[in-house]
Amino acid sequence: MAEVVTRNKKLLDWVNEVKELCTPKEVHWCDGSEAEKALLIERMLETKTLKKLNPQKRPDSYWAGSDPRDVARVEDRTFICSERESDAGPSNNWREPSEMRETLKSLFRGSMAGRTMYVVPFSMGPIGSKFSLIGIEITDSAYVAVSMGIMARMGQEVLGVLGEDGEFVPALHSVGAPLAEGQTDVPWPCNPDNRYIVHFPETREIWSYGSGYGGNALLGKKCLALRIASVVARDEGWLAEHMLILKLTSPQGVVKYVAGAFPSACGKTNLAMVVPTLPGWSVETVGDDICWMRFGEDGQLWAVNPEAGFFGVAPGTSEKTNPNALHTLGKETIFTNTALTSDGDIWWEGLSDEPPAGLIDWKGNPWTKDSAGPASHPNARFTVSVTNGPSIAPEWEDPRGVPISAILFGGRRASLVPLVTEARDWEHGVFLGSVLASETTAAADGKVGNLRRDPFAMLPFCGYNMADYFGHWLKIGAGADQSKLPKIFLVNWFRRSEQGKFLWPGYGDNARVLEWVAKRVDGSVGYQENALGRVPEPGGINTDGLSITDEALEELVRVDGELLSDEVASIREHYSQFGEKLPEALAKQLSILAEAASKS
Ligand code: SAT
Ligand code: MN
Repeated sequence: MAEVVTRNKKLLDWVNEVKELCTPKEVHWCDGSEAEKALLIERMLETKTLKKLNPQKRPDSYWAGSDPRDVARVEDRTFICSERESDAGPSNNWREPSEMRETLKSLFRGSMAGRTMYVVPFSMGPIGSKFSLIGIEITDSAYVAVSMGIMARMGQEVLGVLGEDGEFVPALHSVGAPLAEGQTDVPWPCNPDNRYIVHFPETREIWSYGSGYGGNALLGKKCLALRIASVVARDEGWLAEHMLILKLTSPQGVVKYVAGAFPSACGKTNLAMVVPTLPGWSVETVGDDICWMRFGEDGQLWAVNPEAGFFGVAPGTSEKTNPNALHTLGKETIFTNTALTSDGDIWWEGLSDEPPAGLIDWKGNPWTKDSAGPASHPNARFTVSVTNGPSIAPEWEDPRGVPISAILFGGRRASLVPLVTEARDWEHGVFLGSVLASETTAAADGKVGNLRRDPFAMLPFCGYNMADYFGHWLKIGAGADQSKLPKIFLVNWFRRSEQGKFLWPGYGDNARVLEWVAKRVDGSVGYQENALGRVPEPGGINTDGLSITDEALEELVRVDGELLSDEVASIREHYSQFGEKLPEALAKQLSILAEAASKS
């Protein structure tokens, strides 16, 4: 492995400081090479953190089983430590920064004893692009170092770009499980009783303690590319969003780029990789989770995917729901908390109708259909490079990004919300985003069928006061050439009939909605107006080859007056948490809706 060097004084000083605080047994600067990845994997095979999968079935792929207490992001242990509490806002946990620093320092003191401290330089966005943000994650987890190498551009090249005086976001991570002299390690070290996922937005720092899982530990993703980046974006006049980016091509070869925000369990990754049922149409993926948008010199909003990998939910992924994802996972993938088959492959609920015989569940125990609980954890994940996927758009790493024509906000709503609704203008679109809501499913915490407001799908990811964030969106629109702004749409694939049946087939047929969106962008199809916005006219959605009744189509765009009144009351309650900070434009949008509800 090459000797890694940097002359960045701030970085060298910080690494020394952390080394003194955390007292690791050694320091390893990650160069991002294949040889290094092989070495770290070797170490993880030794500690049983990883199991190698059957290379005949799934070449260069590994399975990890986490500590059962460390299986997901921990929102109640996630903190925004701004100087003023009001800058964190009602949707974030806040702690006074200097107090939190003291707490963290005492936790990190000696926390890496007996472990290797990895210094992981990474770039969110293409290396060297002026729009990218550089982070340095210091971690005592080889699993995190290897995963960061998949999820971001990682290694020596990043240090080259950083140079002697480049800026970076310091991101310190420890699993919080120091090893005493001679103590053997466990496969998944963590400290579930002492977890802290902490952000200091003013000084742009991240500190994460006690968890080795996903967004808690891979600090480039939600912590940097969303929570910290949202603050940077506010200060610099751009948007850091929890959105997919897809490339839609019509049979005539006309390309439109679409961004979309969806709360969890709404099929965001599936949509980013969707295979259209409409002949001649294609969808390619630019990103499946995070989208940074800036105005180009042409006045349009241009989007980049700052990530380099997919960290997706495995259960439910199948030939039917997401064939592109399945093909992406054919090799070079790390699976975490899926079940294992007797022939050394992986399995999860939904992969096949019948579970194969001889399964080992995600906790490592033999599993049959009679066992309590699922074979695979509902939040089991795959970690894989985006370049593995058949659906990746060739321009996915163009440093300029791609010009966005439409923004979708989607939720899971059994009633009220139409299949697709176009916002009347940007301000109305921001209103729709600010009240975005989804019904919780069995896979998520909370009661099934409960409505959770998740504005812009950013509730757990906005690094500052959500009301100020709404204001920032309004400001972005107000300062722009209106004719060049993306059109904003609210979509809902999950509307049900009174008998409880899904009215819309979903999956590949969602491309029919994308077609309507593209036509609305061009102005080549009309609309009808209702209380929520602009919906398709009868015959507006292309249903060629689809067996769906006219009544179902009508029902799919109908807005029920009584339900709308309930919705207005629920939005009022949602807005009340923001008090005086709620932008006036949104209060005005709500009164327009209330007025329409009272008439319908
Ligand atoms: O664990 S992550 O935050 O990376 C994924 C998610 O919860 O959406
Ligand atoms: Mn996400």
